[in-house]
Amino acid sequence: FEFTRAITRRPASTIAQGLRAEDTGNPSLDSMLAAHAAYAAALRSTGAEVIELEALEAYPDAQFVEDTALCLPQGAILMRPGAPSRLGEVAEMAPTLRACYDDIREITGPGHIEGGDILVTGKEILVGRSDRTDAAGVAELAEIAAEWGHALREVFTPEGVLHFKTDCSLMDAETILSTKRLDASGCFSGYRVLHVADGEEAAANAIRFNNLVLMAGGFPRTAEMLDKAGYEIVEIDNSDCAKLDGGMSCLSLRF
Ligand code: CIR
Repeated sequence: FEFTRAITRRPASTIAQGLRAEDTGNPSLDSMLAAHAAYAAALRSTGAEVIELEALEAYPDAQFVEDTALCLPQGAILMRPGAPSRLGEVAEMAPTLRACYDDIREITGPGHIEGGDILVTGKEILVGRSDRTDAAGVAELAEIAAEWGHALREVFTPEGVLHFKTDCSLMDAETILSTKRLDASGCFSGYRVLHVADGEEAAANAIRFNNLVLMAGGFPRTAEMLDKAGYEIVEIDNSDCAKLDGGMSCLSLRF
């Protein structure tokens, strides 16, 4: 959770065409841009450099940069999104990562895997199979991870949940913030697990970034619990991104 850089991408004017499981109305570009600026400012306030990429009008989900790559200390791995409309986002991200890393690998397929399904903890890489991430995609990542000396464990994303990290996030090397429904699968045994409050499941997609925890606004009981646990919380308005099933982790690549 200690990072010197993050990559974000400005939301495009085409966001209303972004993917969503359930239609709860279209997001507003203006308020999404304001929230996005607040998000980048919070990352920068920790001393990190934030590389802010231009909007991509052809890719309405491209602000969710996390899904396009996995950044590890040894190098970056370009993902292969399971959503066909998002496949092309990877090539748009690649040049920026090539400028930051010497070693760039690529998931070449036929499998699929999205960064939102991958949680890197202090001791291993957890990957949740989901509608976007399949066994072949996980297997291809596992080979690269092994070469770089990382243990990788395959777990499951709860039914009806977009990504593994929709329901969990890393708070520190051994502490996970999780929904009860995901923790019930037993995948976090050996970790300290903090549960989001009942009815505040969407608070589970947070990020620990240096000294801060960025979390979506509007989840007061979870915010209070994290505050009492000693974390420094910054709340970001996620109401527009939430309409596209997006949250705090999706909006950046961190390394
Ligand atoms: C999608 O369905 O792909 C986007 N609307 C949301 C992606 C959110 N990304 C993430 O959780 N890592």
